[in-house]
Amino acid sequence: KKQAAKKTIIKNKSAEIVPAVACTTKQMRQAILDRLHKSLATEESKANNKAWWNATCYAVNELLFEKLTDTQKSHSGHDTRAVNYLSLEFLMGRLLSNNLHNLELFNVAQDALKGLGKDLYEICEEEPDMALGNGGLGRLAACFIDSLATLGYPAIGYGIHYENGLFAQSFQDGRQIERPDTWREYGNPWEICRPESIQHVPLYGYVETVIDENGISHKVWHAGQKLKGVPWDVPIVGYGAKTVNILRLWESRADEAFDWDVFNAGGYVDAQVEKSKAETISKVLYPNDSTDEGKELRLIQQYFFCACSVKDILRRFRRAGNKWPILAEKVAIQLNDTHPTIAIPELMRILVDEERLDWNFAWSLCEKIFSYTNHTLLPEALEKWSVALFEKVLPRHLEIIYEINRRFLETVEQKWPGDNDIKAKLSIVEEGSQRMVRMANLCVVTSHKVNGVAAVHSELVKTDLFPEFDQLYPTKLINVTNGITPRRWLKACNPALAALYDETVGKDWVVNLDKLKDALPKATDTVFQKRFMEIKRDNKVELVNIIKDLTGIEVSADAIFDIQIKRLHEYKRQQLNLIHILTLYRRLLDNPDYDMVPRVFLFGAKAAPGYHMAKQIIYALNKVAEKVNSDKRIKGKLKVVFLPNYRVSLAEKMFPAADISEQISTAGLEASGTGNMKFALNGALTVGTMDGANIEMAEEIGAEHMFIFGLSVAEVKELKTAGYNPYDYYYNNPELKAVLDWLDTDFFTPGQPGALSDIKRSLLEYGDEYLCLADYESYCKAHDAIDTTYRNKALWAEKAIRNSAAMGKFNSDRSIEDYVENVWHLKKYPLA
Ligand code: F58
Repeated sequence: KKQAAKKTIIKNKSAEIVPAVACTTKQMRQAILDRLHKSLATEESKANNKAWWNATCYAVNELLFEKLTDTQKSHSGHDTRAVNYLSLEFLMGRLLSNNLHNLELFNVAQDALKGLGKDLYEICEEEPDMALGNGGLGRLAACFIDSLATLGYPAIGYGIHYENGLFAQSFQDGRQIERPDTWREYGNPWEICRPESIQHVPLYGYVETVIDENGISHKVWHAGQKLKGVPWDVPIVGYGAKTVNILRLWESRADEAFDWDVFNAGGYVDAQVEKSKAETISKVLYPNDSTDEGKELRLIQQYFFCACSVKDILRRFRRAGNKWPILAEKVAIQLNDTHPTIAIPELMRILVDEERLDWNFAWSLCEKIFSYTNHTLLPEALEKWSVALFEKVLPRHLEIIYEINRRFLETVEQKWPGDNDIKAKLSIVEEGSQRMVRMANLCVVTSHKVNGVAAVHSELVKTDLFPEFDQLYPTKLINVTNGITPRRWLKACNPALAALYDETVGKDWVVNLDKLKDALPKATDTVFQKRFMEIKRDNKVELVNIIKDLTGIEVSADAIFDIQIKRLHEYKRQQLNLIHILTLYRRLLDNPDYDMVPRVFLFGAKAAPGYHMAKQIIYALNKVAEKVNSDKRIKGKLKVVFLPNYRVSLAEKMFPAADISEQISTAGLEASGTGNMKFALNGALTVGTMDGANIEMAEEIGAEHMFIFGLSVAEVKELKTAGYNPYDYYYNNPELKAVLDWLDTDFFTPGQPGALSDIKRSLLEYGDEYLCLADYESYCKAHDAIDTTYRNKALWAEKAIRNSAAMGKFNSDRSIEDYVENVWHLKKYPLA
């Protein structure tokens, strides 16, 4: 039903749109048919939806490839300065709908397919997600490359061409099961292989000191193994198609040239084994969220992609005929977290060992080229690699890191003469039983700018994480608040609301999200409220059907849709949400007439496969869901749904249907959050702590239009210093005690008492590190306030509109402009 609604709205508008790329419905129809016949060798009567999807993608490619070559020509013609965004993760999701929207051809394609008896929305569902990321960090990279292209900046995203993206999740008796994600099994129409740009990457081996003909010594690294990096380019279309940049993803293969000797020595089988080992490097995305495993393969992945990318950057620089002194004028490299840090010693190695530049000169270039984004304060997530591992895999890089550190510690000595404690704290190499390389320290020492991702986070980076670095380099640590692309997160995922905004504030909100503010006066207009909330209801009905399809659970669109979607982590506190659900359930069982607005609690989350407690929380939520959903006594007032396999394409259906957005991390621990922004933009109200970007959202929206609860960053610190005891809360709050004790019974897991006790233990015996019990009461009160407010339809509608219309600041275009102004200093080169 909803899909029909989408179609009507768009059909009415289609006549007004002038596409960025000239293509009539008739031409599009013909292009799709041509691709079906000439590229896929099939015909209308035989083609399934997958074939139609492929044909449509190929038809779109025909239009955007031309823009891609034009952009590349223009960039090399102007020898532009570009930013190279190095990231182990790009969580792209699906591209067909996004590319059509950015080419302003969505309606054209919709009409063209309709003429062929096909529905574009259905066709889009055929596309597997490009799930090359874990969560926020990877999705941020995807939003940023969309914004860079939209704004017309020369930029390349560099990453890994994982054969398997983030695992696919299903549930078996409530427990998470992981399966490989085979997104490319049948090919990917969006990528172009570029064998002409292959790179070779050395590994292992030893370092030799060589004296040259002038008597000067230098280092030569003799590799023990070599990999081949094959680049796959994914075109990134900016909105309006004035720029098509690329995302270049490296695939690892065996370097046949290197293995030639083995072949010749009759080692055919050995060589095949080497080959498959080489191919494992880009096989799989590491599914750790926040903690790192410290595996050799992961270090090699990082080095492999950094080495390929740095060589590729230098190849383009040389091809333009440039000389080293202007390298930093042409090249900016952004490190998305510490994962690509190894690019720093790699660039030093090439400049010093291969190009034989003077160390100081090479270093001065690196300092200008690199900048680093920090995404977390969690100590377990700050990457460290053992010196021993480095020595084995990257012996020359270790020497270079030692030399960088030696020189850096001289600066520290100048600033704090004789202070060995500070030296030990700041040193890139951590001493101890296992000597470790601290990647974040290497990043901070090298980079000219280091940014946090929301105001409060960046402040904590200065005061708590790197206070001495901040004293040493007073202008280095800055803030760039995260943002989201309004193309995907409003225009494409919520076409009805997008159309309402088109009509109310004009169409350019898509590139200037501040325009949404013009709708604020309408927040109290009953006609506008009605339309806004009708759209919300339609979106909820659509989600009701998806829930039924995926889980068989029936929920009502009249209930409050209360959603928490994000990676599963104790600091994000899905367990706090759980104990509040239990509280409501208990109230209902105690009093079947308990007066509450019906509520559906929705979850979507993947747990790192090795993270026991996270998996227990998933299990508990699923078990509670089973019980609650089948309990007739509560008359459907409470439903709990955990949707399996949360991913970008599912998120696109959940954000538009949310009434409540759960952003409930312990204050100080969520660096920014970006889901919070997607919810609010789509008209959900936030129940949240004063953490990450929630704080800036409250400034924009007005805290009175959100449900803020819990301890502040300062109060968290105070409580922890004073000595936090979760039992104080347990014994003082009978409702809390009752729900926690409930977890020890077999009520939710018949015949298996104690199956959920782990959660109780983590909240009591193990000390409740994330202060769930301290925030419980205030969280429950915030939920009571939600219930009261929701009963006042006009007030709720007003708040929903205010939330959405106040999101201008959180456009990723604004984040990119901040980076350009304060870090990258780029110029725009949009096509005419
Ligand atoms: C996230 N980090 C932050 N890390 O948690 C979130 O607050 C922020 O909004 C977002 O970055 C964007 O800045 C995050 O997603 C990871 O997924 C890493 C993956 C690799 C291992 C370490 C965590």
